[in-house]
Amino acid sequence: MSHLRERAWRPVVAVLLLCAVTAACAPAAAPQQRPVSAAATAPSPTEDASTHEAHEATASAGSEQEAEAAPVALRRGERRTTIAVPSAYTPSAPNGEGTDDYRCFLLDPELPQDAWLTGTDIRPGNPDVVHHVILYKVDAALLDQARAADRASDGPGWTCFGGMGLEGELDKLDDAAWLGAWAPGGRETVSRDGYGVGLDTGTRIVMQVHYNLLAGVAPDRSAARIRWVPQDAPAGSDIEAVHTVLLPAPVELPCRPGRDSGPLCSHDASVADAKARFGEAAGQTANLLHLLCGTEVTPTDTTTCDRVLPRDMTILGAAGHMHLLGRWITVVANPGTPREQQLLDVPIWNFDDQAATPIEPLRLRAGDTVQVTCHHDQEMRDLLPALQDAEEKYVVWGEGTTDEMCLGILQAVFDD
Ligand SMILES: [Cu+2]
Repeated sequence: MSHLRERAWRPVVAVLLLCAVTAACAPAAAPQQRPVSAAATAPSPTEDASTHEAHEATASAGSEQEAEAAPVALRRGERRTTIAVPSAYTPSAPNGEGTDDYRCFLLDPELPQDAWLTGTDIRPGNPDVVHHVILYKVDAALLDQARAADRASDGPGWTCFGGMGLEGELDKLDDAAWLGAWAPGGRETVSRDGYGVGLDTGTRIVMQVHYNLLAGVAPDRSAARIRWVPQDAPAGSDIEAVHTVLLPAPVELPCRPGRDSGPLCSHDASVADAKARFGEAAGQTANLLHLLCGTEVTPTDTTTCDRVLPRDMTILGAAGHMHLLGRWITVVANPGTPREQQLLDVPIWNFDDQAATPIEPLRLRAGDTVQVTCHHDQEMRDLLPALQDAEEKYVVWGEGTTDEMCLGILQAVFDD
């Protein structure tokens, strides 16, 4: 893909990656996240590994929340910091259309030095209305813009369909700014030993929260606990940087025969509807994906995208992301060649389990192809209570609960 095309592509990363820095998901601390009170999620002083156990013993005594989601013990050199949305936010449809609100909040982890992020524990304040949460790192080039967006909006945060809602935030998919994510069933995620995501001192974090308005409009104040290791500490010198590579593919799922007379049963009508709900830029993504993938708008239940890797890298883990109509997803390296290798195979998609799968580290070279393929199925509409009242439509890539995505996610260590 040319640099120009990469620029034209205004990406999309409403994605759920539960084992953010890959491989070793923390042991299940609780079957489900539970509401956490504002007091429990308020920013607290940074802990370090030596004080951690005493603190935990105190905090967990008689506290239902702590008992439900006890944190995983800190590893060598790790510290834990809590970041939280400054005040409660009550979601609403930003364009007056649709049933989804994406809100971004600018948070300061107050890192005193360069750090490796080695885990995230995202705590939705009100899980009834929070559909997913994604954490992004904000580098210095975007910070002024993020502050301006925050100031220009009433209440905490700003509207941010398709990422952080900032210009030039993600001109590339090959090294995305993701730090971690939460979706229903999510729990603390911890990096594989020896790996982390680099954060410079002064780095801010954007927390993107997707509110599903079908579930109501109650106020929310979400938070996250991050674990990190100072880069110049002895433990920090043993850590290698992990990056996120995103592999999106278009979605062009037609209405079923006999149910195709609705007003949204065409590609054009469905894209226009997405623009009305999410704005011109995010709504245009369904079409831009064809530019990225070199594909055409053709109704089908199975879509695919080939991407050529721009650099040498070692893949450590893979995850997939679709919404409620997804049935299966695969990611394959170098398909149709002697070096073909499956990176991800989810034969039965479960929206409530989007955890990454660790893989035997696989070295890929610049010029190698990675291919994501997704299968979606309109029949799922008849089976899922969440879509019971949603009218059948031609489904394209979009940010909403009733839209779809097809996304492969790779965790990689770069050679350069
Ligand atoms: Cu999505």
